[in-house]
Amino acid sequence: MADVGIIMGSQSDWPTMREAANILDELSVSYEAKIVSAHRTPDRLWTYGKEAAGRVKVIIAGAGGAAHLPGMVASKTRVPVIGVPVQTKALSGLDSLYSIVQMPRGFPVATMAIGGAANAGLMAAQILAVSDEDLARRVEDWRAALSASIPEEPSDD
Ligand code: RP5
Repeated sequence: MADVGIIMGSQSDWPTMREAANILDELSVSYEAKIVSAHRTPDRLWTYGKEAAGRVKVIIAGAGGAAHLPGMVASKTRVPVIGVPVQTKALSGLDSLYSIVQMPRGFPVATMAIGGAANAGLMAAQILAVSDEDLARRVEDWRAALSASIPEEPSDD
């Protein structure tokens, strides 16, 4: 069992979704990454949703365009789903955002910004940190390091 399941609609989503994986690597959180398309592999989606609770603790689901993957997987599992709208060429990702964010009452998806996979990784880690003190410390250290890296004054370089 991995802590986080990263799922995406297509191989073409991986450059975006890899940012979530990178954050989880930095925080030593285990994950699995799978291509699960709501439209092209609906049976795979159904099975993943059905088995998710025995497999992962949090799901990060990214898709673009008619981005039904996060919402559909949320409808099949009680495992919390964090949605990542992947940026598209035609509509810049607004289509992805609107497809993911407007879930009906009862089946929430915690939707990140367009292309916000890094924050999805952090959100997953913060959810897991509620019941994992070591991870909570790693998240706090990560945030402190980010804050420390921000200069007080702008530079011309
Ligand atoms: C969606 O369609 C995927 O999530 C992807 O963002 C988009 C385009 O997929 P490809 O045509 O690049 O495979 O299902």
